[in-house]
Amino acid sequence: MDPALLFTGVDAVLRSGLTPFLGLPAQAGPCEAAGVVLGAPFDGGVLHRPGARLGPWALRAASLGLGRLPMPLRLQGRDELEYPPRGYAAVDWVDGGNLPTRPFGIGDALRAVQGGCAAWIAEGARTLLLGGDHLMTLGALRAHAEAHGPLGLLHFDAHPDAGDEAMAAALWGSPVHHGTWVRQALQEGLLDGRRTVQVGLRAPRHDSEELAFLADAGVRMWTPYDLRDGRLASQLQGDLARVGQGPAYVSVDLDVLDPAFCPAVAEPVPGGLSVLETLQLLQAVHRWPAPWVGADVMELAPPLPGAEETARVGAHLALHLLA
Ligand SMILES: [Mn+2]
Repeated sequence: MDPALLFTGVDAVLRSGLTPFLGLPAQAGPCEAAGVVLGAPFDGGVLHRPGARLGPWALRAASLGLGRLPMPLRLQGRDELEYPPRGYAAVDWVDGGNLPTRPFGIGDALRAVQGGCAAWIAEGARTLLLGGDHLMTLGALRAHAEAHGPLGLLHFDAHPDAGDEAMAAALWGSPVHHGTWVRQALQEGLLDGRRTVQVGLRAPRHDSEELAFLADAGVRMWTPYDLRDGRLASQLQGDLARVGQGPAYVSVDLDVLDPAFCPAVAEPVPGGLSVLETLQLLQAVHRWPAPWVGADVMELAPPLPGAEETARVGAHLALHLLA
């Protein structure tokens, strides 16, 4: 084992008092690894309810003591597709700590995320980002698209996050914020629009242009009502499968879940998904021909009420992504 690895295992975590995600070996700098967990402690892109800059610490704390091998979704019956395991979760993964996003500059923070991810990607690592606000996903997408070309995106969110940059600049003084990164990524050519799928959309809109923009880009969009419509089941599975027909990224905004499960997010929206629904949808990534290259769990804001429950859900979703 690399002597740079500081510690690993439940016992070492308890003794050290440090909490790397899922007790993975902590690693201070880029090294050869199957994958790396990286915190992005920035929330300067949040419009109304900040706090996500503290998300990485809370997600790590919520993962304390969790087993790394998720329970299969089903132990009865013969539907093996319900949970096709790739092997022991997070084998050969490390926790690379937090990326040096400083709190006052969006451009600097995006460069820190992009550069930090790129350094690990160069070592052959997949990345799992712990947010941080959702704008930080743009930095990770820039790094992965640079390495892999245009990406498929499976995006769990109550919001389409495709706000117009001119509108953002006029209203907020910045062309990008946590509700614009999908449009930015499409315009920069980081995403393959025909392999981009959004699930859980339900937030009230300020205008209808955003959805038209996404539809024109070939993005498939699913509301909670659509997801629960049995007549659309095969269409849904087709969309989820198409994302993975090439290098793909999975982005989870915890506000995709109903506020009953995840209240401590910047923009909670009633009428969201349950934990079980979300876990079931996430299984699609394990049916892709190749593992996702990058993923993230974003928008947990620990200072807001319900943070511990929200973080616990986030840690479980991340674990099921790693499997
Ligand atoms: Mn979002």
